[in-house]
Amino acid sequence: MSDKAASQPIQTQFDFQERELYWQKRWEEKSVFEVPDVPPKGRPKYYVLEMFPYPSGQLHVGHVRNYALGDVVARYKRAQGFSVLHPMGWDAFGLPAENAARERGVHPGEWTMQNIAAMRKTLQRLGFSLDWSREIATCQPQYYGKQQKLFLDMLKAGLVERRDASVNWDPVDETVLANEQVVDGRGWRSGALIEKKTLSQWFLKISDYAEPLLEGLQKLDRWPDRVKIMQERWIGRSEGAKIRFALHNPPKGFDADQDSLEVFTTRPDTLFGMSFIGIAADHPLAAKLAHENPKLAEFIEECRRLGTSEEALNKAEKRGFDTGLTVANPFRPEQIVPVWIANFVLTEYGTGAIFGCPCGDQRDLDFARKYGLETPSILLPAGEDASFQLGNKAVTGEATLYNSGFLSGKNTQDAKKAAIERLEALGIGQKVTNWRLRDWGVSRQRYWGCPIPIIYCDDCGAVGVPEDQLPVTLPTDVTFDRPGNPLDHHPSWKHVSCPHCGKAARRETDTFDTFVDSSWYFARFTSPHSSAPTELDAANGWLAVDQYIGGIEHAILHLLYARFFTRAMHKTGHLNVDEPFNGLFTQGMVTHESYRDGQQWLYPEEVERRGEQIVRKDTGQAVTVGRSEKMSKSKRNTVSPVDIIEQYGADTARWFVLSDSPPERDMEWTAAGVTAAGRFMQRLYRLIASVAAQDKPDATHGKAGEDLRRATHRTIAAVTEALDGFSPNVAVARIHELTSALAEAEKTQADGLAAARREAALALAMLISPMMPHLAEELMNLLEPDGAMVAERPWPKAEKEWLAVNEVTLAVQVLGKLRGTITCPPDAPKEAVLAQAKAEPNVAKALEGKKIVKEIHVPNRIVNFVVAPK
Ligand code: ANZ
Ligand code: ZN
Repeated sequence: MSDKAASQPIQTQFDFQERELYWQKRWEEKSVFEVPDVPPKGRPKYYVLEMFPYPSGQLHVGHVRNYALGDVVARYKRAQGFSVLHPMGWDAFGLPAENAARERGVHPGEWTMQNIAAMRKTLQRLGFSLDWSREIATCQPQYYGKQQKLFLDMLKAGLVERRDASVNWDPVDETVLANEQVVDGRGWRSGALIEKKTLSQWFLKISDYAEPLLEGLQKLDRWPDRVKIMQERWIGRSEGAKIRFALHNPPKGFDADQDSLEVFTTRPDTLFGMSFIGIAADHPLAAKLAHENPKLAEFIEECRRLGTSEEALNKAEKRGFDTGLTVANPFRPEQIVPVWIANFVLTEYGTGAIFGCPCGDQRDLDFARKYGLETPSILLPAGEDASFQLGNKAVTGEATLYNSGFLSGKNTQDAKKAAIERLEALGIGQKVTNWRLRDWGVSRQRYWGCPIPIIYCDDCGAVGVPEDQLPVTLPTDVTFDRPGNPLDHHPSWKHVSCPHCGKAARRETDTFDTFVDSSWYFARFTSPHSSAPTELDAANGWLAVDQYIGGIEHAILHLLYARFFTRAMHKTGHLNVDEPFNGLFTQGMVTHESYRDGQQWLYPEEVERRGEQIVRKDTGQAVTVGRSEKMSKSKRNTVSPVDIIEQYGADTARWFVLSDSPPERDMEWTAAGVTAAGRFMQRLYRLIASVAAQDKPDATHGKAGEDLRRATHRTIAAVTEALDGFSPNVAVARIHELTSALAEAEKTQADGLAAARREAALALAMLISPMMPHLAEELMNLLEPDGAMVAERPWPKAEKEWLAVNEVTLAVQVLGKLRGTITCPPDAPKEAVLAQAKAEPNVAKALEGKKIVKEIHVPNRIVNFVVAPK
């Protein structure tokens, strides 16, 4: 082993600012991350996609984590020989751009494109292996024009409907709000009291696909269970019955049959326990009664103001209003029960009416107790006898029917069947399957969205825009100086002639819900420049996405809409698959502690640690430190990726977000963590630089060399396994270990180590590459200045012979008590092991003066000596 190396100057600092840009340029020059529209033959394809960002202006660290994770997958799969599609784009339509326009007078398009430019720059600075030739922004006519074509095809295929729908109308913003945007009856932005308004809206018939969307979940074995469960609940299949109740002694103006009401129930077995009927505030019967009854009308108004979302209703206090109407129990006609308006009954579920059975349903019980309605007991919980008393808890577990006529003595399952048979025989009910999933209303009264390609003609009705007139582009000369939709105010845009008859007609001025834009972008990425929405050979070649990565907040709507769109695109000939995403990974959030000085929140860069305290940099005052939680602007507990990259470089930021915790969990962003990652980067650089500066080695010999080789190959195997299992944090930990082993070997300078060191160094350069791709190139360049780039090299293979376990550690006990450990080759012969065990000094001491009565040997694990006094 030559010592020349020691005297050679070695560079000790990785100049990341300069070198990261250098390697990015090299990748770009060679277009290493670009792939053709049709996946090349002879290599397996792999499509990795992260949820594309909304261009809000700045990338946040949550994005960095998301895209760093995706990049690990993309780079790793490329090295493994896959042809990898890894594109990026922008979910560029949406309300914030319009708000910016109203508040700052900047055009939404300009605002959006500026934000995109800034965020693209940050993404590029992070060195992600993206195919930028495929970049799309949903606000560009090249994209949304194709979406209009998809919509028209869906219209022809019967997947679209125009319907009146009751909406939450914000009279100040002059717009429709989603249920979630109505808070305590007021608009979330304007604070205005929300009105119910009936508007004609476009709906996509996702409910036609309720069953396939539910069934399809079963095949998604690389999706998190909790996401599948959430989707299952959202689709909400319920088996039950519809039962019609005729009005008993209908009051004047009402007809027993015409004004009959229908309920949906999953528990027809509990009819004997019914004590009231509950109808929604928006039920037609309620509306009819309201004409005559101002008090009731007022109650209905109040209910509406409370918000109509399911969540709001579940939380709200139970409220009711006795309508004075009554019905008879079909199984016991002498029992007459009142009809109440109840605020917990949803208009849009089932039939908007229920029969209330207090003993079997908690909401019904709470309601009955509050209004003094009867609470007949008909369900005997398992293990109870007839002395059972119904308390404040409804019986929802296993039970036997009693006080229930022909159903008494039956369990729930059998009673349901018998009840449905009876209802069907009576001709007043039938078995039904009910779905929670509603059709998807896609009309929005907004400017910054994809125009819905429809023209209204007084004679011809709603007519699709002819294909040769697509795209219907947004006019740019709009103003935001008054509320409402600028498309509606525009002097000329909406005035067109009817494509059928040529008469003066009007354009639809609503635009699509932006969830439509993100429902098919993954397909567009496969042929982003095509004049059609997709090219079949490209789309079918690349889809489904093999690995999709994003936040759990999209577990329901986005993923469900994308699954629906894929099916709809299949039906209309734009795709050949039904499921868009074979694998789904939902990463955790990035959290940070918060700092507060009195009422004032402080940004992390405004404070510093002094001894045990966190103080304001400007005043030196100690601040209150809050727990680490989701970063938010309001608490100023955010860090800017741009600043981080400036200070530490891209690789450090990437390494840190990947190293700290399992990616599905939340991770805490700390200054100390980033610094440690930066230090590791420099340490590794110095170490490899030192190895590279040494003479070309001869063959490895001796134990130290063999140990290092073993460590290298085990690390290759472990990192490979970790990355296959989506655990970059485990990969990082293993890389740390090998780095330490190499540093040790570098220090000892023992004979026969040089080749093993070089091998370890080369392996490290490859193994870090999915996480720290720039440093990887730099290290490889030190080791093999004339060799290929890491980005073009195959993933290292662990050699079997170095993976074998060469020693095992056994515990040695005397009378079951641990006395020492011994190390020997695996599966060593029993005699040898026992001899070695007895020779272990501590064990030998424990055996002194004793007689061994039994020797127990569990191979490779334990030796136990049972002894007795001599
Ligand atoms: C009588 C009954 C007795 C019920 C009993 C439950 C327990 P899922 O499983 O979600 O489908 N329901 C029906 N329509 C409703 C609406 N529009 N708003 C609020 N609640 C409604 O739930 C079905 C059950 O929820 C139905 O079965 C009905 O109450 C109630 F011991 O009918 B049940
Ligand atoms: Zn016409």
